[in-house]
Amino acid sequence: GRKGHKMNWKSYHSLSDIYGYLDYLADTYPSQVKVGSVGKSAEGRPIKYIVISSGNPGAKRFWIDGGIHAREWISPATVTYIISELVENRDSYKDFASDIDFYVVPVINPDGYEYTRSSQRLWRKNRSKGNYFCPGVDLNRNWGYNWGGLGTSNENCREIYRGTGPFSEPETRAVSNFILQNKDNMKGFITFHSYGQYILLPYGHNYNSYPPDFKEMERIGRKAALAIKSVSGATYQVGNSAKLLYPASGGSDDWAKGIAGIKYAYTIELRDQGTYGFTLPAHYIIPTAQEAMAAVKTVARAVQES
Ligand code: ING
Ligand code: ZN
Repeated sequence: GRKGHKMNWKSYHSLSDIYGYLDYLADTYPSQVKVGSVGKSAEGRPIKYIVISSGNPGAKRFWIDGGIHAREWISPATVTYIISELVENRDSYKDFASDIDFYVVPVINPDGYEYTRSSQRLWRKNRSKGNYFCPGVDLNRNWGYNWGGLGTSNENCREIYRGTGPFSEPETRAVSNFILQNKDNMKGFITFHSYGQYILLPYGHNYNSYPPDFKEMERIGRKAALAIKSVSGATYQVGNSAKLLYPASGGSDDWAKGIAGIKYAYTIELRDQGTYGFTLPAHYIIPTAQEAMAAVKTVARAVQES
């Protein structure tokens, strides 16, 4: 395109458009960003990341990811929008841009994402070939913190199939190793899902496990929900994920908090509240992404002060 990339946030884009955008940013802003791959998916696609640097050697780090579940298209669309804001509209984020390095993976599950575009719109899992009739593992049940507990299944054909062991999948293995390699000073973690409009707090693996600083995490979560409300009027509920939704073990936010030790770790369920669900029309991308950006800003300020 005229701009050197194809992203417009008016439609949902292919993996190649998304990766093309990351490469465009690396070419256009070489001193600010670094693009690479954390590893490969089950079908051999790269899982690309972008690091958006503050230029400050003592900076805090903030993790953002999307697309762990294939059908939740608003998630990669939102995360690429957040990337575009942080890189191409950097001047609007002066209050924290020079204090935080952002580590961002817009599509953790590239095989699943492409499969929902070509074959089966509502596919959730990855595309690993453990079982011929029922391929795929739920990548948000495969992380190594209370793996195999409540809200998971050992049956291949279930949507919440947990895999054969913690980090049995190349996607969760690659992403978690990358986080561990970069966890020094990492204070923020947001993983974007859809749908329902929730800001979810760990721990999700049962009804009665809370981190010692849960109250502080909740305080910032509530601030983020208020910021969202003032941007778009949308209501996002805030609370523990087991209580607010259902218990689920082996999720990435539990691991981020409990193992990687990242203080402000959240799962955000984007729009909507069920009218369209996973098939949210594309004209909602920009309003949804703008409210998500408000949440990122709120958590960024907490990270900055941490
Ligand atoms: N929801 C999340 C899921 O993986 C969740 C909800 C997040 C539960 C974090 C527990 C911990 O089921 C969607 N929409 O995938
Ligand atoms: Zn999800």
